[in-house]
Amino acid sequence: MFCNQCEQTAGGKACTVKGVCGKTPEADLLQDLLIYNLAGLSEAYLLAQPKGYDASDVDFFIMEGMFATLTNVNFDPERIKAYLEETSALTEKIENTYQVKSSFDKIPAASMDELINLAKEYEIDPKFKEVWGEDIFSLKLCVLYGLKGIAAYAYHAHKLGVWDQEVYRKFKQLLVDVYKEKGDLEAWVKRALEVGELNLKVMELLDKANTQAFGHPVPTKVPLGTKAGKAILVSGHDLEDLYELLRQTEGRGIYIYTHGEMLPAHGYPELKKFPHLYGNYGTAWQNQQKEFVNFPGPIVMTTNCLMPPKEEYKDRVFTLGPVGFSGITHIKGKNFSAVIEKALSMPGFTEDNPGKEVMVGFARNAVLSVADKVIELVKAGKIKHFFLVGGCDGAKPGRNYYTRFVEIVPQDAVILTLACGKYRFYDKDLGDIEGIPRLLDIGQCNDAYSAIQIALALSQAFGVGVNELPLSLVVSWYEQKAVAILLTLLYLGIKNIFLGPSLPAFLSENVVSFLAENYNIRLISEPEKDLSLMLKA
Ligand code: FSO
Ligand code: SF4
Repeated sequence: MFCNQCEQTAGGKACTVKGVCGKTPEADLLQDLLIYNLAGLSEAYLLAQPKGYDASDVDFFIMEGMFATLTNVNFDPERIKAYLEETSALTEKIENTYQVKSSFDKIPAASMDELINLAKEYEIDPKFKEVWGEDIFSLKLCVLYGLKGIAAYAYHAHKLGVWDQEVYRKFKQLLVDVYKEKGDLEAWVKRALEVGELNLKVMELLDKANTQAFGHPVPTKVPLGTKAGKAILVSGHDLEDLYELLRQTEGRGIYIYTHGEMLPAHGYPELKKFPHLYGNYGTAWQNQQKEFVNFPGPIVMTTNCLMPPKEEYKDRVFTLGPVGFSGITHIKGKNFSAVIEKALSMPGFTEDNPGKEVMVGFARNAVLSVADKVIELVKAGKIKHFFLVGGCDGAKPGRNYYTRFVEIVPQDAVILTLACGKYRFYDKDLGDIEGIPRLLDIGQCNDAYSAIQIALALSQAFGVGVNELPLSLVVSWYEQKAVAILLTLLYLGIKNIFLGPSLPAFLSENVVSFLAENYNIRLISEPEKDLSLMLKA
């Protein structure tokens, strides 16, 4: 196996024996074969399109299939095999109906062992460095991983009825190009930026889908303690899944707790209206094996980040959509009765255990509604700097950087945060500046769209470019959605990003130099040193 798509990759280079995330070589090989097969399906689709073919359900299937290959999503070879078989069947159907022929090899129906053997031929691994050159290999991986991130966001938006055929067309073309186009460096840099542009569009679609369905987030206090009663824990990013679960548990005497990236859900009016959406349990994804053990109810994983479940709680984990793990119950469709039965059969929390509270809900609408006040405070010198400290969390000790960084930020600065990286400091009381909280939680990783809108609004208000604003970006990355967001920031021409805790292993030396020269991206060092650089800039 060869996988270097996430930040925790083995030795900072690649997982080649077993995934640090727990992915087996078999699952990894099948995932790579699935991507190849999805690229074949994409090509057949693109060839049939001028003949009138248009099938948004197939686009949705492609998004879900790609999503299944992200870090910490699907570890189950049987489920990946099923995606593979459906991909082949869809390709054949398009080819026969529209008399087109994809140039990708056909992946035959075969046993698990045969498929795993076959997959070795289709893996994108370092052998291609000789064929493509090291830098093109690196940029192709950038494009592929960015596309995976886009697929996740497009999947959520599509479930809520929002998609764009042109976005899907470009997505499929870029996926085909990864396998079929050699191109030169310039062409691949251009493609990487196109991925960033496409991701911006998809994040906009998702923002529209979420706010249309659930309203604009409003500042909301979320309890971190627990309440006596039956309980269900929901993790991941999919708001629609949470909504369905809330609907189906209404009046059943069960409290719903969010976990990980589901925390910002509490700010959405159409979700918070359910009185049994109680609070948030646990912290960032990498602590789940410790924290899930003590949760006295079922746990629903709507998306990443799933870690291999421990025996102690394995029987009460349920997966949805693209998520999968051998031996874990997968819920097809929207029927949560198995989860509800499990919750009712378990003790739940036996007593109230009040804890701290945190604030969520500072997405673009809430922040921009106080924009005049913020601008006034900046002009009066009461707010001197903005920091966006966000991104994904992970298990490495180097990630303490982000906690320390937030601790030493000067009192006249406001910190915007998003995604699961905020768990490093989300419960710190940083006070306010004349009523504007100093710590504003914009939301999940996909709400980077909101952060971008806030930055653009500030740059308009002050009549300067985003790079000239007193705004510093301190970004932590972990998996492929972060790759897509980073490419979006580059597409927007945003410079001076401090990236950590390490640089992506899939970037070649030349690509790293290119990023440093053109975008002044740098690796985080010491919080004190970086902060003084940011304040001087
Ligand atoms: Fe985190 Fe996981 Fe949201 Fe990621 S829970 S790490 S970038 O899946 O998507 O921030
Ligand atoms: Fe390794 Fe990350 Fe790939 Fe898992 S997803 S196999 S940890 S590089």
